[in-house]
Amino acid sequence: MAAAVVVLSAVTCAIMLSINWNGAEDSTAAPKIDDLMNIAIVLSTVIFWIVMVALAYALHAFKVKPGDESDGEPIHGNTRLEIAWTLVPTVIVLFLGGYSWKVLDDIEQPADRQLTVDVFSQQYAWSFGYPGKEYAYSQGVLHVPVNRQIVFKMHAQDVIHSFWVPQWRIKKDNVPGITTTAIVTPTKTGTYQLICTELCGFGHASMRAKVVVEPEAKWEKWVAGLKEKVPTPFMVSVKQDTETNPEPLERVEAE
Ligand SMILES: [Cu+2]
Repeated sequence: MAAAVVVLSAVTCAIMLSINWNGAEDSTAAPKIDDLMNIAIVLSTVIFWIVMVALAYALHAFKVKPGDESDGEPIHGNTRLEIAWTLVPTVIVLFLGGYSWKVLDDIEQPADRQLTVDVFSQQYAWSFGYPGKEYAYSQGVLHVPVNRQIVFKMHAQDVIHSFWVPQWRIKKDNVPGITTTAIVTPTKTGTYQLICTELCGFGHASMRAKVVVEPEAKWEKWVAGLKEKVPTPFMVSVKQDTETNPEPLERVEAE
Protein backbone atom coordinates (compact mmCIF):
# COMPACT_ATOMS: atom_id res chain seq x y z
CA MET A 1 0.00 0.00 0.00
CA ALA A 2 2.80 2.40 0.90
CA ALA A 3 4.48 1.62 -2.42
CA ALA A 4 1.22 2.31 -4.27
CA VAL A 5 0.87 5.69 -2.52
CA VAL A 6 4.47 6.62 -3.37
CA VAL A 7 4.23 5.63 -7.04
CA LEU A 8 0.80 7.21 -7.64
CA SER A 9 1.83 10.40 -5.83
CA ALA A 10 5.07 10.64 -7.82
CA VAL A 11 3.27 10.24 -11.14
CA THR A 12 0.49 12.72 -10.22
CA CYS A 13 2.98 15.29 -8.88
CA ALA A 14 5.10 14.97 -12.03
CA ILE A 15 2.05 15.76 -14.16
CA MET A 16 0.63 18.52 -11.94
CA LEU A 17 3.95 20.31 -11.45
CA SER A 18 4.79 20.23 -15.16
CA ILE A 19 1.71 22.31 -15.98
CA ASN A 20 2.18 26.07 -16.13
CA TRP A 21 -1.05 27.02 -14.36
CA ASN A 22 -0.85 30.82 -14.34
CA GLY A 23 1.37 31.83 -17.26
CA ALA A 24 4.58 33.85 -17.07
CA GLU A 25 5.99 35.02 -13.72
CA ASP A 26 6.07 38.77 -14.28
CA SER A 27 6.07 40.24 -10.76
CA THR A 28 8.26 39.76 -7.69
CA ALA A 29 5.32 37.96 -6.07
CA ALA A 30 4.84 35.41 -8.85
CA PRO A 31 7.70 32.94 -8.14
CA LYS A 32 6.93 33.01 -4.40
CA ILE A 33 3.25 32.29 -4.94
CA ASP A 34 4.07 29.55 -7.45
CA ASP A 35 6.40 27.86 -4.93
CA LEU A 36 3.64 28.00 -2.34
CA MET A 37 1.16 26.53 -4.77
CA ASN A 38 3.58 23.74 -5.76
CA ILE A 39 4.06 22.76 -2.11
CA ALA A 40 0.28 22.71 -1.63
CA ILE A 41 -0.08 20.55 -4.75
CA VAL A 42 2.47 18.01 -3.48
CA LEU A 43 0.90 17.82 -0.01
CA SER A 44 -2.64 17.45 -1.34
CA THR A 45 -1.55 14.84 -3.89
CA VAL A 46 0.04 12.65 -1.22
CA ILE A 47 -3.01 12.93 1.06
CA PHE A 48 -5.35 12.27 -1.86
CA TRP A 49 -3.58 9.01 -2.68
CA ILE A 50 -3.33 7.88 0.96
CA VAL A 51 -7.12 8.25 1.18
CA MET A 52 -7.78 6.61 -2.19
CA VAL A 53 -5.45 3.64 -1.63
CA ALA A 54 -6.86 3.05 1.88
CA LEU A 55 -10.39 3.25 0.46
CA ALA A 56 -9.61 0.78 -2.37
CA TYR A 57 -7.97 -1.59 0.12
CA ALA A 58 -10.93 -1.40 2.52
CA LEU A 59 -13.47 -1.98 -0.26
CA HIS A 60 -11.60 -5.08 -1.30
CA ALA A 61 -10.46 -6.51 2.06
CA PHE A 62 -13.67 -6.00 4.02
CA LYS A 63 -16.15 -6.95 1.35
CA VAL A 64 -19.03 -8.99 2.75
CA LYS A 65 -18.97 -12.73 1.87
CA PRO A 66 -21.81 -13.94 -0.37
CA GLY A 67 -24.74 -15.07 1.79
CA ASP A 68 -23.52 -13.24 4.91
CA GLU A 69 -26.61 -11.40 6.23
CA SER A 70 -25.23 -10.71 9.73
CA ASP A 71 -24.64 -7.24 11.23
CA GLY A 72 -21.16 -5.82 11.32
CA GLU A 73 -19.23 -6.21 14.55
CA PRO A 74 -19.51 -3.25 16.93
CA ILE A 75 -16.02 -1.73 16.88
CA HIS A 76 -14.89 0.86 19.40
CA GLY A 77 -12.36 2.48 17.12
CA ASN A 78 -8.61 2.90 17.01
CA THR A 79 -7.24 5.57 19.31
CA ARG A 80 -3.75 5.66 17.76
CA LEU A 81 -5.19 6.04 14.28
CA GLU A 82 -7.56 8.78 15.41
CA ILE A 83 -4.76 10.73 17.07
CA ALA A 84 -2.67 10.37 13.91
CA TRP A 85 -5.38 11.59 11.55
CA THR A 86 -6.06 14.56 13.79
CA LEU A 87 -2.43 15.55 14.37
CA VAL A 88 -1.10 15.15 10.86
CA PRO A 89 -3.66 17.42 9.13
CA THR A 90 -3.32 19.95 11.96
CA VAL A 91 0.43 20.14 11.42
CA ILE A 92 -0.01 20.44 7.65
CA VAL A 93 -2.61 23.19 7.92
CA LEU A 94 -0.53 25.13 10.45
CA PHE A 95 2.56 24.77 8.26
CA LEU A 96 0.73 25.99 5.13
CA GLY A 97 -0.85 28.85 7.10
CA GLY A 98 2.51 29.96 8.50
CA TYR A 99 4.25 29.63 5.16
CA SER A 100 1.50 31.63 3.36
CA TRP A 101 1.78 34.32 6.01
CA LYS A 102 5.52 34.60 5.40
CA VAL A 103 5.08 34.73 1.62
CA LEU A 104 2.46 37.48 1.88
CA ASP A 105 4.64 39.38 4.33
CA ASP A 106 7.63 39.18 1.93
CA ILE A 107 5.51 40.36 -0.98
CA GLU A 108 4.05 43.30 0.93
CA GLN A 109 7.34 44.49 2.43
CA PRO A 110 7.30 48.24 1.65
CA ALA A 111 9.93 49.19 -0.91
CA ASP A 112 11.45 52.61 -1.59
CA ARG A 113 9.55 54.89 -3.93
CA GLN A 114 6.14 53.26 -3.68
CA LEU A 115 3.63 54.44 -6.24
CA THR A 116 -0.05 54.61 -5.35
CA VAL A 117 -2.63 54.06 -8.07
CA ASP A 118 -6.37 54.26 -7.43
CA VAL A 119 -8.45 51.57 -9.09
CA PHE A 120 -12.15 52.28 -9.70
CA SER A 121 -14.33 49.29 -10.54
CA GLN A 122 -17.95 49.39 -11.58
CA GLN A 123 -20.32 47.25 -13.63
CA TYR A 124 -18.52 46.57 -16.03
CA ALA A 125 -15.47 48.74 -16.41
CA TRP A 126 -12.16 49.62 -14.81
CA SER A 127 -10.66 53.08 -14.55
CA PHE A 128 -7.59 54.41 -12.83
CA GLY A 129 -6.38 57.50 -10.97
CA TYR A 130 -2.75 58.49 -10.74
CA PRO A 131 -2.05 60.55 -7.62
CA GLY A 132 0.78 63.03 -7.57
CA LYS A 133 -0.04 63.82 -11.16
CA GLU A 134 -3.04 66.04 -10.40
CA TYR A 135 -5.26 62.95 -10.22
CA ALA A 136 -4.79 62.07 -13.86
CA TYR A 137 -7.37 59.56 -14.99
CA SER A 138 -7.52 56.78 -17.54
CA GLN A 139 -10.40 54.51 -18.52
CA GLY A 140 -10.02 50.92 -19.60
CA VAL A 141 -6.25 51.09 -19.71
CA LEU A 142 -3.76 51.02 -16.88
CA HIS A 143 -0.14 52.08 -17.31
CA VAL A 144 2.46 51.32 -14.63
CA PRO A 145 6.24 51.60 -14.48
CA VAL A 146 8.32 48.43 -14.38
CA ASN A 147 10.34 47.45 -11.27
CA ARG A 148 8.51 49.84 -8.98
CA GLN A 149 6.30 48.79 -6.10
CA ILE A 150 2.74 49.79 -6.86
CA VAL A 151 0.11 50.10 -4.16
CA PHE A 152 -3.27 49.68 -5.83
CA LYS A 153 -6.09 51.18 -3.78
CA MET A 154 -9.37 49.62 -4.87
CA HIS A 155 -12.68 51.48 -4.81
CA ALA A 156 -15.74 49.50 -5.94
CA GLN A 157 -18.62 51.73 -7.06
CA ASP A 158 -21.49 49.24 -6.92
CA VAL A 159 -20.93 45.54 -6.20
CA ILE A 160 -17.92 43.39 -5.37
CA HIS A 161 -15.37 43.08 -8.16
CA SER A 162 -11.94 41.52 -8.07
CA PHE A 163 -8.65 42.74 -9.49
CA TRP A 164 -6.47 40.13 -11.18
CA VAL A 165 -3.57 40.22 -13.61
CA PRO A 166 -2.69 36.51 -13.89
CA GLN A 167 1.00 37.06 -14.67
CA TRP A 168 1.34 39.10 -11.47
CA ARG A 169 -0.54 36.43 -9.48
CA ILE A 170 -1.94 38.95 -6.97
CA LYS A 171 -5.71 38.95 -6.77
CA LYS A 172 -7.75 41.31 -4.62
CA ASP A 173 -11.46 41.90 -4.07
CA ASN A 174 -12.87 45.40 -4.55
CA VAL A 175 -15.53 45.85 -1.89
CA PRO A 176 -18.01 48.78 -1.84
CA GLY A 177 -17.39 51.04 1.14
CA ILE A 178 -13.94 49.66 1.86
CA THR A 179 -10.57 50.51 0.36
CA THR A 180 -8.72 47.29 -0.28
CA THR A 181 -5.06 47.28 -1.21
CA ALA A 182 -2.98 45.13 -3.52
CA ILE A 183 0.78 45.49 -3.64
CA VAL A 184 2.53 44.51 -6.85
CA THR A 185 6.03 45.02 -8.24
CA PRO A 186 5.93 44.22 -11.98
CA THR A 187 9.29 42.89 -13.19
CA LYS A 188 8.74 42.76 -16.94
CA THR A 189 7.54 45.26 -19.51
CA GLY A 190 4.71 44.24 -21.76
CA THR A 191 0.97 44.26 -22.27
CA TYR A 192 -1.36 42.29 -20.03
CA GLN A 193 -5.04 41.89 -19.27
CA LEU A 194 -6.66 42.97 -16.05
CA ILE A 195 -9.53 40.57 -15.44
CA CYS A 196 -12.47 40.91 -13.07
CA THR A 197 -12.47 37.64 -11.17
CA GLU A 198 -15.55 38.06 -8.99
CA LEU A 199 -18.91 37.34 -10.66
CA CYS A 200 -20.42 40.83 -10.62
CA GLY A 201 -23.35 40.68 -12.99
CA PHE A 202 -24.40 40.16 -16.56
CA GLY A 203 -21.34 41.73 -18.19
CA HIS A 204 -18.78 40.24 -15.80
CA ALA A 205 -17.04 38.14 -18.45
CA SER A 206 -16.25 41.23 -20.49
CA MET A 207 -15.01 43.33 -17.56
CA ARG A 208 -11.40 43.67 -18.56
CA ALA A 209 -8.79 46.37 -18.99
CA LYS A 210 -5.52 46.61 -20.84
CA VAL A 211 -2.42 46.83 -18.66
CA VAL A 212 0.82 48.30 -20.00
CA VAL A 213 4.03 47.89 -18.00
CA GLU A 214 6.73 50.18 -19.36
CA PRO A 215 10.01 51.88 -18.40
CA GLU A 216 9.48 54.65 -15.88
CA ALA A 217 10.37 57.55 -18.20
CA LYS A 218 7.87 56.34 -20.77
CA TRP A 219 5.22 55.91 -18.07
CA GLU A 220 5.77 59.46 -16.77
CA LYS A 221 5.32 60.82 -20.27
CA TRP A 222 2.12 58.84 -20.69
CA VAL A 223 0.63 60.09 -17.42
CA ALA A 224 1.65 63.66 -18.24
CA GLY A 225 -0.24 63.34 -21.52
CA LEU A 226 -3.51 62.32 -19.84
CA LYS A 227 -6.20 64.96 -20.34
CA GLU A 228 -8.91 63.75 -17.97
CA LYS A 229 -8.94 64.16 -14.21
CA VAL A 230 -10.54 61.67 -11.83
CA PRO A 231 -14.30 62.50 -11.99
CA THR A 232 -15.86 63.94 -8.83
CA PRO A 233 -18.14 60.94 -8.08
CA PHE A 234 -15.06 58.75 -7.95
CA MET A 235 -13.21 61.16 -5.69
CA VAL A 236 -16.28 61.17 -3.46
CA SER A 237 -16.24 57.39 -3.41
CA VAL A 238 -12.64 57.53 -2.26
CA LYS A 239 -13.74 59.82 0.55
CA GLN A 240 -16.64 57.60 1.49
CA ASP A 241 -14.40 54.59 1.57
CA THR A 242 -12.99 53.25 4.75
CA GLU A 243 -11.79 55.25 7.68
CA THR A 244 -8.58 53.21 7.50
CA ASN A 245 -7.46 55.22 4.49
CA PRO A 246 -7.37 58.85 5.62
CA GLU A 247 -4.96 59.99 2.92
CA PRO A 248 -7.49 60.47 0.08
CA LEU A 249 -9.63 62.76 2.28
CA GLU A 250 -7.25 65.65 1.73
CA ARG A 251 -7.24 64.91 -1.92
CA VAL A 252 -11.00 65.31 -2.06
CA GLU A 253 -10.84 68.58 -0.21
CA ALA A 254 -8.03 69.76 -2.46
CA GLU A 255 -10.21 69.18 -5.48
CU1 LIG B 1 -16.86 40.90 -12.44
